[in-house]
Amino acid sequence: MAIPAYQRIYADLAARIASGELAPESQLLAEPQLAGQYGVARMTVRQAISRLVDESLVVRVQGVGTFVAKDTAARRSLNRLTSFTEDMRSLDKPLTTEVLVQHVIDAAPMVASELELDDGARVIEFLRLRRVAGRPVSLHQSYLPYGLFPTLGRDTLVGGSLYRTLAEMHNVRLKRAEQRIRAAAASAEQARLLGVPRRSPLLSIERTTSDERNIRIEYARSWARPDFELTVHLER
Ligand code: 16G
Repeated sequence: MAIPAYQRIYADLAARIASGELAPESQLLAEPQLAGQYGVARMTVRQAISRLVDESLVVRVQGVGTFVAKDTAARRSLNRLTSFTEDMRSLDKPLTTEVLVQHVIDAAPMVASELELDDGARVIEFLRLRRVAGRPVSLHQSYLPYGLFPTLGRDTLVGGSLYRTLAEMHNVRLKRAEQRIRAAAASAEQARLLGVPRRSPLLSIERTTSDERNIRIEYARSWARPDFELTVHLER
């Protein structure tokens, strides 16, 4: 499926903001220049920027220009729906992703219920080991409705990122998620993959994510090593 040009431009600008290449409060090039750079019509650039405005990544100042929002890193860590790839990038942590499992299976009852699918529906399961600077830090298990993404079971994930693959290859706009966090004891397999003793405490996160039409897209669980520390910036 072809990805609309505005969406590619949106994704490129959002990634450059997330990486800090476009710094907070810096001014974006004017629309005609951006249009020239990307080789598209000005209207297309305007559409991409509108989406960045909707997501509060940039602000338009009438008659002056468009600016990267202040302190996006701080907001990102509070309540923005970000991918693990984006989180690691904004913390400058070098991430690699190994796909351990990628196949189509019958949904277990809990998975079907989280994805609002009928019993026995097919789902794509992923199990990925994420490493930072070469050290295993967390395991990510994801389930997505096969009916929505018939090729995802075979796709090579763009940069190891599920969210990027969904955006760039399947035109999905994720919108909101419910997340639950608790501690869990490492199973034998988790302990082996993460390189910790069996029964070690792990940080376990569960997330059910929907798109802008409120369709459930992903049910995921992750388990992070107890020494994997993430700093969250809070403000009031
Ligand atoms: C988060 C999510 C996972 C999602 C991933 C996307 C949990 C438990 N995990 O880690 O649902 O697949 O982000 O990140 O919240 P990615 O684009 O780097 O694959």
